[in-house]
This record gives sequence, structure tokens and C-alpha cells, in this order.
Amino acid sequence: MTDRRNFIKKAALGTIGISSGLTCKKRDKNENISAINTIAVKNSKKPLVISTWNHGLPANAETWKQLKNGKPTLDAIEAGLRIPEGDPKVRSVGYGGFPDREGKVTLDACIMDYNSNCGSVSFLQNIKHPISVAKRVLQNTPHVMLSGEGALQFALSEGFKEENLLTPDAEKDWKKWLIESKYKPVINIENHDTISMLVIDQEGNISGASTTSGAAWKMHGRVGDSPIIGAGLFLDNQVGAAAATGLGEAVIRTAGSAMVVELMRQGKSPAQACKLIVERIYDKHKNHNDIEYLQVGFIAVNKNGEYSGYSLRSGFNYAVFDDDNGNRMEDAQFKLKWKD
Ligand code: SD4
Repeated sequence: MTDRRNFIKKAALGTIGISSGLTCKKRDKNENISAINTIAVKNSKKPLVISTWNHGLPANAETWKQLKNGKPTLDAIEAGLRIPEGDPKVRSVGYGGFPDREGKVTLDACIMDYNSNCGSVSFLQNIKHPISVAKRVLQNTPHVMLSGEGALQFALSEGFKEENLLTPDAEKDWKKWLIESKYKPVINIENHDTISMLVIDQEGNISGASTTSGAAWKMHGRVGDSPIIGAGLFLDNQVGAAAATGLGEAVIRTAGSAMVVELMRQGKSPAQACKLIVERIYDKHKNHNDIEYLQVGFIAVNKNGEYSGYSLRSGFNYAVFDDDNGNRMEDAQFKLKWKD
């Protein structure tokens, strides 16, 4: 264990070297996009916190409070996301999340900062707060992603405690599901699914994170888009950030969040970029088995503080917190109504 700790400490020093290499050159924050963006700036004030789904409201509130108290941005994001992770009523994130088809709750999370440092865990079991483990991966290892047993070992070496995450309610639902055992992920469950959060902090720097128990009744070992940098979350501090919710397989197939950011780099507004990528995902899946239950949604922000959300099917909403209008839900525009 001591060797392991030493390794992790040394690795962490290595990370400092790597991360400074990744640090973005300082540029005027509007340099890339201001001239070509035609959509009105909805919000140019900092900070801005935006999170997927209703459980984004309490998460936003905590993150906001911490940012206003001068806490480091990643700490503020972590504190916000720990709220739905710890809430047993939220059936799609952390403790109380729906299990896989073997009755195991397996969790995915990632976090990324404005210097492009990333930390991620996937297929993590028995640890209530995967977002905190992902943050330790970012801070204390030379890696981006740890998975399964290795992620658990790392969490334990960092002092996290194992606990049973399958609540009696989730177990009851799983046993009901077992009767027919039909895999048909339903996104929009009570307006709670993966929580992805994007933040522009007081300095105007962009960071983000995502945490989920993934698709209910998935195969054991399945990992979704949420812990994958570029799929469930991506940001470039010179341009903006995007994060996904919905059917992870579709988002991975299309490198969804990375593509939204690249479209913003080319001058598209967050609204235009999210819509174009959702339409691309729809086109790629028109003849795919997944189309029957396919739902994907993105939130995005750019360096001007513009933000938006767009989903394939109706029902996606997101929480936004800014100085002008406080913490509120906004409905995403969508391409199709459910059943279309
Ligand atoms: C996944 N994207 O594991 C997650 C699930 C989700 O809204 O976001 N549901 O595929």
C-alpha cells in the first residue's frame, strides 16, 4: 500500500508537468467567436452554472454558493454534483440509481477543468460519490480514466469507503424488470437522468463534469458516454463546453460533446451547435435498432456566456443559475415529440 501511495504521489508530480503543458495560451476570451456569432448574448455575466435535468437545481445552488464563497471551481462542481449522487430519490445517479441487469449499481463520472486536465471513473461499484473519485484521478494520478476494480482500489487508497448503493426501492424495481427482462432504456425518467454540469467561473474560465448510474438494466460491465471525455463531456476553454444526456451509445458513436464544441469553434452558437449534432445523431440512427427509444440531449455554453440546450425528443430540460435571473429550469428545444 505504501508503495502504491508513493507511486500515486510521484505520479501526481508527473501530472503537474503534463498539465502545465496542456495549459491554454492566454487569448482574448472573445477572439474566436464574437465576430461571427449572430445570436444575441443571453447572459454575459459570470459566473454561470448550467446542469441537466431537475436535479440540476439543488446541484447548481450548491455550486453557485461555493463559487460565490471563493472556493476553487472544481471543488464547487464536486460539491454540487454530490447532492444528486447522495439522494436516493434520484434513480439515475449515484446512491439509489437503477442497477444493471444483475442488480449491481455501477457508476460513471468525469470532470474536466479549463486547463484541459481531466479525471474519470467508469464501472465503479460501491462508492457513493464517483465525482469525488474522478476529481482525485485528475489531481492525484498521471491518468485520465480508471475503471472497474482498479477505480475501486484507487478510491479505497484515497480513503473512500465501500457501501451498498442498491436501495430497497431500486431493488424492487429491478426485480419487477426481471420478470420481462426487456432492455428498452427510458430516458426522461421523472425528469431525472445523468447530471452534467457546465460552469463559467468568476474569472470566465470554463469547467465541467458529469455523473450517472448509466442506463438502467444495462449489461454488467457496460460503460456509457458520461465518463468519456469527448463523448459525454468536452470543453475547450478558448471556445466553450458541451455535455450530453441520453442514450450513451449514440453519443459515443458520434463523439457528441466534442463535436458540439468543434462547431462552436467554427462560429456556431451553442443553440446551433447542439441542434446540428442532435440532427446528425438522428440521421446516423434512422435505420438503427436504437431509434425506437433513442433520446439524446446536449447543453452547451460558449466563452461569451451564451448557453443553450437541445434534444432529439421532447421532455429535456436543464437548470440555469446566473446573477440576472437566479436558479431556474429552462426547456430545451427538440426535433421530435415522443412517439414521432
Ligand atoms: C448513459 N448517458 O449511461 C447516460 C445515461 C443518461 O439520461 O444520460 N440518461 O448512457
